[in-house]
Amino acid sequence: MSALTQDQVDAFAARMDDAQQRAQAVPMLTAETAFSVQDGYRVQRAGIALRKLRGDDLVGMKMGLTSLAKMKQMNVNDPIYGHLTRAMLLDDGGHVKRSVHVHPRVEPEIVFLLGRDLEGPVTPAQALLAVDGVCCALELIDSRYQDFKFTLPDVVADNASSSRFVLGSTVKPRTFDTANLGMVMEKNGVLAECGSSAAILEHPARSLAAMANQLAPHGEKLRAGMIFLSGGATAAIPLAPGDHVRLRVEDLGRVDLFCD
Ligand code: OOG
Ligand code: MG
Repeated sequence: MSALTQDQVDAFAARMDDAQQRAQAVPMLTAETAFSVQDGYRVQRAGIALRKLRGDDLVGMKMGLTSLAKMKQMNVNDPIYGHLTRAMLLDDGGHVKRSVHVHPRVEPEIVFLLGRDLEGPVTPAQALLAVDGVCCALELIDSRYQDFKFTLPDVVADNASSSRFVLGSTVKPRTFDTANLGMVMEKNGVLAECGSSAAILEHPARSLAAMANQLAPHGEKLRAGMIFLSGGATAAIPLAPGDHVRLRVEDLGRVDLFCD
């Protein structure tokens, strides 16, 4: 498999960007041309550059497929990362439109708010020293691929299915222990998924360190002020018009999302 040319990277990024803007699913890119995970990240970065050209900017990063539940649901076994932009950030209790999505799903997350730059290589303990606060979040993912099915390079090229995220309003300091927090996600008042933050690579701090360590070879780092989503602790649940999803996390309060 040879590396994608820059023209191929740009064309794939434009196709995924268009699919996202029109909420139209497309066939997997690898069905047309096989490419590596590394090239998937080239497509992802080119896609973020297109959003920046439209005036959007980077506010954070996320890891995905960091829990067994997520890996099993998506049939992909390696953690990946994606970029979070300002346009993806919703207010707590905010509303999203079903019509601007292909097939939205929601998942429960633990979030680190960075007070300092964080550059890999680091251990989880060192990574925590860059954290200023901890909160919970709901992430709305929306694969731009048909039937929400993809290979690892495809989902990387699609910015790890990122669409929107909403942060809880309870913020705890760095010293707050995230190792094993109960997490309960309800849809329309009924339990949908529950689990523990321990499902996230055994400790969400490991996801933060993995993020910094994956950026380092690119000469990139997490920056002070960034928001970091450590990955869904349970499987993601589908979202339909009229749905109200609430996440409650032990000692981190709750966060709500509504679908119109
Ligand atoms: C990929 C995105 C995964 C997570 O938290 O695991 C993700 C997907 O499931 O479509 O954001
Ligand atoms: Mg996620």
